[in-house]
Amino acid sequence: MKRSINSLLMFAILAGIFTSCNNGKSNKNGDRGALSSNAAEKVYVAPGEHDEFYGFFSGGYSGNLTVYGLPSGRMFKEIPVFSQFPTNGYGYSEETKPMLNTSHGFIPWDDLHHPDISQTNGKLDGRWIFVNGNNTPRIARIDLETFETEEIMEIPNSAGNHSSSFITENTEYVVAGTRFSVPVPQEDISIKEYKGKFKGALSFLSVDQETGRMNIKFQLMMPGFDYDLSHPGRGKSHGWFFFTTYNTEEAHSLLEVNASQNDKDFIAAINWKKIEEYVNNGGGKKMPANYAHNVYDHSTHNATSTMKKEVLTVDPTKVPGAVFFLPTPKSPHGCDVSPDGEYIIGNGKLSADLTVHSFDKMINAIENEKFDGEAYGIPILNFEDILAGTVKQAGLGPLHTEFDGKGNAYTTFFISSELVKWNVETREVIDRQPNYYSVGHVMIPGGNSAEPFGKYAVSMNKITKDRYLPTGPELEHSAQLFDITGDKMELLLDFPTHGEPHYAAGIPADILAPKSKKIFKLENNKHEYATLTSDEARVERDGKEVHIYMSMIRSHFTPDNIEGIKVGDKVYFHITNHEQDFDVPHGFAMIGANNAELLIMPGQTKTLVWEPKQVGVWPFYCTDFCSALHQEMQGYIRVSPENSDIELTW
Ligand code: K7E
Ligand code: RUQ
Ligand code: CUA
Repeated sequence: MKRSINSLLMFAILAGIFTSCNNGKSNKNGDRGALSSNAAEKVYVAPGEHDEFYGFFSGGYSGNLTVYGLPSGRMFKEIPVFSQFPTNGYGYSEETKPMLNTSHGFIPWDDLHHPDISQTNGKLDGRWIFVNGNNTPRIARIDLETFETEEIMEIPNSAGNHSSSFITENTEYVVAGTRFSVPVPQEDISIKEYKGKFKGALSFLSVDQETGRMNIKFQLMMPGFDYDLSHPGRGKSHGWFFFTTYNTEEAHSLLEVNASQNDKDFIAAINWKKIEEYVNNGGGKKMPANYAHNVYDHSTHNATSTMKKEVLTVDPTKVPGAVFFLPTPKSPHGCDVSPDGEYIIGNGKLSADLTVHSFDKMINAIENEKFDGEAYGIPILNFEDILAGTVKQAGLGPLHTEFDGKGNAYTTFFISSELVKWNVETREVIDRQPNYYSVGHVMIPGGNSAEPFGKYAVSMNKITKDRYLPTGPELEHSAQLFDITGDKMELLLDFPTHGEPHYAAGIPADILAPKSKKIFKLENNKHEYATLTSDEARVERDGKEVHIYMSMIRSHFTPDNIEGIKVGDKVYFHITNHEQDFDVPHGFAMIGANNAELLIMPGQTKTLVWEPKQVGVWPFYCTDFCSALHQEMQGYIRVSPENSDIELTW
């Protein structure tokens, strides 16, 4: 135990040295001088021209996903997922509030780390993008036609859904993990009873290929380690999923009995096809569990939240041949699989080397039953038997690896703050480029699929320091774009990100763009409070509830002046946008309403609630500059005392 504390200390000291070393570099402006003269040309997208790739960047603690163009680094959009978003009213409108419902109540925040785009045969297909919520464990699905969050599934029996939301090669499953093992079911026990009592649930959510809807098919109840990251097998290893673990000591305090005393932790190799078969044949045990399943429907423009009551759990020791542990040095973080599915790379974050396991060797060892003991009944394979090789002294603190489809891998090193290119077969380092500063993930469009588009790599850095004009103590994080078409990587561009970017997913624009000019047809609007013609616009009172059925078109509201509202009423504005031209939203804001505006797209209906507290004549207006008469797009509500007998008129 003592020795391990020392090694942690040494690690911290090294970290310090390397950080200050990088600051030194930046002060000399070394990299800026080294930029090749055609870097500007390579990232220049002329006005009116389009970028070659979409980049979807996780917003980390913003809870959102941001959309950038590559190579320009221009930000196009922020897609709210696990947040209330004043810009368009997501999480504020009555229709979208249910999206943020959980078993803990309304939770309008989360920590979003990893986007992953749906695949067919291991290739990006651009149907959906999945993202994880780390804190109150959730997975969301965003539709890539509307760029809207369509579904959020809460994950029960787990905590810290970090090894998520990675998908299998035909989007059969999206997975969730548990970074903090917890008692299952939750119970009031001493934290010191961690060892052997806590569980690490790995969840496999099936995805309906037509609708994209998720369903927790089963939860594999693994030993109480910390499951950090994951990646699917592909090609020959399709049917397997790999999860890195740390704290295999099951220490309840990572400081006192620090978690790094084991020389090796594990990558858990899961044969999900075997478990699927077991479950389809009636295996597994149903367990009570409370979790929310929230779905947004584009025809009713409404989200619903359903509380689920049970989940199917599987004990890994009951399915022989389905789960194995691959010893992997030094608290592996990223777990990455090569495009051909042969190599499984464990990025031991407390090490200088990279461990490359061979899938073929793993299968061989399993077939010959060559095990090196077991943990909680799960066979441990022999390290030497499965090792393809190591990338030696590649850098310090490896985190994540992506591939270019030309036989090269690109690994980020957090401590030595660099991106290192190496040959997957020979494991020789080919090139290294400094990152400014302390890089986390790297992303190559398709770089975690069977078919990477190896033209650009984007590294996402944790520290910005002097890269941009200072903006007070709080700076945005930073991404850096590299041209990776040559032997040497070439830094092209820095751009700030929104929130903390952990991972990102990129896709060629021509796979998405043709589908993206989406208009909701008014005649398809099935919202129960829609006003499909302005003749239907009206106001109805039901006790203290008032429902205003309102329509909007350039540039007026119908109705616009309403009398007969009283203090203590609950007023629902159900507003339908009658425009049917692309990109003509209207906004709606009401003075004193305790929520945001609504941004209503053509053909959509949205609802805002207002509870007037004071008598008077109160205005509302359109917040989106829609025509030369935009400033005239307004109206008034007259609010009378609670006991007044003024009639409703409009
Ligand atoms: Cu390394 Cu959450 Cu993928 Cu951040 S994680 S960097
Ligand atoms: S108004 S264009 Cu306040 Cu000039 Cu906005
Ligand atoms: Cu409608 Cu401004």
